Amino acid sequence: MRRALITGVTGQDGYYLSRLLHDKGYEVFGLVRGQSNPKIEMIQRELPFVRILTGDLLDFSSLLRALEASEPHEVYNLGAISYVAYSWENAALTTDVTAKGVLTMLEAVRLYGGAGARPVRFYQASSSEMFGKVQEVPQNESTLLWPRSPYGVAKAFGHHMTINYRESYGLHASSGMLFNHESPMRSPEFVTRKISRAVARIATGRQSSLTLGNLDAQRDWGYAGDYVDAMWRMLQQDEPDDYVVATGQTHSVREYLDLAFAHVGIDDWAPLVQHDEALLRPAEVDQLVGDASKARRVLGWSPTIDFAALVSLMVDADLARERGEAMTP
Ligand code: GDR
Repeated sequence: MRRALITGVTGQDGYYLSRLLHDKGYEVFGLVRGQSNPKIEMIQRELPFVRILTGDLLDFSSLLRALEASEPHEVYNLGAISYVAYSWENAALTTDVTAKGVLTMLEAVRLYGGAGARPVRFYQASSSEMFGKVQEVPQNESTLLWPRSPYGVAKAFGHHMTINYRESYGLHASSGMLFNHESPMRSPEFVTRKISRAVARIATGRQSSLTLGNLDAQRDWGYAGDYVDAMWRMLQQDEPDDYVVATGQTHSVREYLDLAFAHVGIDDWAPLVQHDEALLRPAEVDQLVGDASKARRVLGWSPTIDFAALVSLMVDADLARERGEAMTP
């Protein structure tokens, strides 16, 4: 039986990846931080097949213990402080976890694997946020990285360190340069879910307005369920490599609002949306749009859900939640 260890299993991608690997017959281990982490209960409820191990990306010996306990064939390093806006307020902690945590995990995998005795394939969750001040449109695997947030800088470190472990030690280490990917499992601090949740609450009379920052920011938004499949495909290749994963379409926050409100029959949302300067970022990433042609060609990967379908899916899920009905992620 194949075994996989996932860090960041309590997040959106951990949810979808655990299910995908379980469906493929893997034994899935999830690394969870802290003994009384309230998210453990969520995992036990939603993903009962996941075997929980405790550990922390800041703690080398806990990672080595998790590797010894799970004896994985594949490690998916999804754990990070992942909220970009938070990274300015907590730059040092973001650097410790999101940058140095990658090195700690790579080193644990290298030492655990020995001289090829226990080969482990490694996936690093890299991010389109590394492109920052974009140098070309669309962005591909060779586009110059110019990160514009402490989070983006930390992710760029993890990306380059993953490449270095591949080149220095021959580790089967791949980096997925994933553009924004969303779902009903997204936590509500991210803009898509913040909007879908608010729209559902406004439509059901539980909220009167919504406060946002920059409505002109543009992102390449895909569906998280599609993107975890790309992660898995990367680790099935004979050779490790880096891949951009994206839809190739870019949309503004404003367009997301148009579709989300229209989905509940509201055409003029302007009176319902307030602006708060405090939600603007010290530096913004303006036009992210990814060129995933390498992933299409080599991995045979393509997205199945487009922007309009994604918005509908997210609003429908939040409507179901607000009405106390079962929700399909
Ligand atoms: P992002 O996602 O920073 O791209 O990173 P987020 O949803 O937080 O922001 C997207 C854009 O929306 C604008 N925006 C707001 N954002 C939030 N969160 N809240 C608001 O009220 C708001 N108003 C406008 C932002 O300015 C921004 O331009 C996500 C994360 O998942 C990262 O971890 C991941 O690496 C990248 O996607 C790819």
